[in-house]
Amino acid sequence: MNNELRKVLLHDRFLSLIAEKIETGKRISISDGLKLYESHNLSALALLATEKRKQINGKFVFFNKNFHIEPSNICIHNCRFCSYRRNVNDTDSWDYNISDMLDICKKYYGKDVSEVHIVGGVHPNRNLDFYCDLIVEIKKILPDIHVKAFTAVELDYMIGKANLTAEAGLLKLKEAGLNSIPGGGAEIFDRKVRKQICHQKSDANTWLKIHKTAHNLGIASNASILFGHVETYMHRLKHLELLRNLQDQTHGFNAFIPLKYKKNNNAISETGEVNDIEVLKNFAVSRIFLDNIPHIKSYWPMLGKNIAGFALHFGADDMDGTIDDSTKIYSMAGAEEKNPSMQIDEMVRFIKKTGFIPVERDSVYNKLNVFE
Ligand code: V47
Ligand code: SF4
Repeated sequence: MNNELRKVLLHDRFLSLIAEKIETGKRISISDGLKLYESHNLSALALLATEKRKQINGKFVFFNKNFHIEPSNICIHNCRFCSYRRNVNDTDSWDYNISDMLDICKKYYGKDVSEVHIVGGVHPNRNLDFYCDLIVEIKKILPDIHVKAFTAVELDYMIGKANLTAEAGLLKLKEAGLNSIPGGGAEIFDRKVRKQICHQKSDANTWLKIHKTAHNLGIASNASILFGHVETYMHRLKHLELLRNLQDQTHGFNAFIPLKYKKNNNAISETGEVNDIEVLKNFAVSRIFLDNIPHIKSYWPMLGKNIAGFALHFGADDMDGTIDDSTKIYSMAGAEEKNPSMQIDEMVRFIKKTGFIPVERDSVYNKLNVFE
């Protein structure tokens, strides 16, 4: 334990016990997690989470060069927190065909990008073949690009519609060139909360089964939580526990992304948003609890650069990517960054200013460039 941490914890038996668990590599329990959430000692939470992140990631903060494609905002579901989905006939819906999406990719031909992140609504008229063709065509234009695509909820729909098992559907996508799966669609796993905020959506078991099947096929994935709406601390901890248990079995999750609920233009706006202290606490508890998921992502387009930087001192070690102003999902919900884009030198300067070592990574966290 470092001296700074020792001093802060001197008079708090519970926090000293957590420090000892971290130091000796013991897991924290759900009741430990609950006490951490209820603690007002923010500096201790920062130091404890930093101790854990140091064990796993040293002083490195990772990022990559990426862009997003959001194929459509037309969606069969109607999640109450979603500011983005539209019906087919809405004037502000969009619906790209393959050629539209290839036009986006052509802008990156010969440019230095390593990943495309593809997430959209669950479109009623698209199917597995459409998405397989999309990936095949993208790789003809950008042969070296890593395709991280489709939340488990989108996958559940397209694979179900094709009458395939999760395994057969994912294998087909893998053969088409799918490299990994993003973390969305998890929200809060609790059945009652799901009923309140996204009652039509694939349930927790389905989400977990798709990720488990992907991991068993060698397809890595991320996981997320949508927090700060109607859920309690216990709901968050049970969510983390399900992820920790699955990761023990498969080791297939690369990163965990805490997504703060943003309240603009959706059906539960009156819930309001949690404050920044709550966001930072959630990073710290996630880092300490999820001792087996290597990376915690500070998703700056959603959090805004300021809080994303603070989160690096509360256990986060990954800034996602440069984005190139290619995502609308979060700005439609009121996210701080209206046109998210960071050049490499800005990202490197930003991370250095927080006191960490910037590392450009590939999508599976191999170090490509360390900016010492
Ligand atoms: O599941 C929707 C969230 C997620 C709102 O894997 C909202 O690297 C806040 O998959 N307020 C999709 N969040 C995003 C996603 C993702 C994002 C960043 C990185 C990665 C990764 C994956 O967006 C949804 C939902 O939880 N979301 N509406 C809202 N109003
Ligand atoms: Fe559809 Fe996703 Fe929005 Fe839910 S969060 S309504 S599944 S686009």
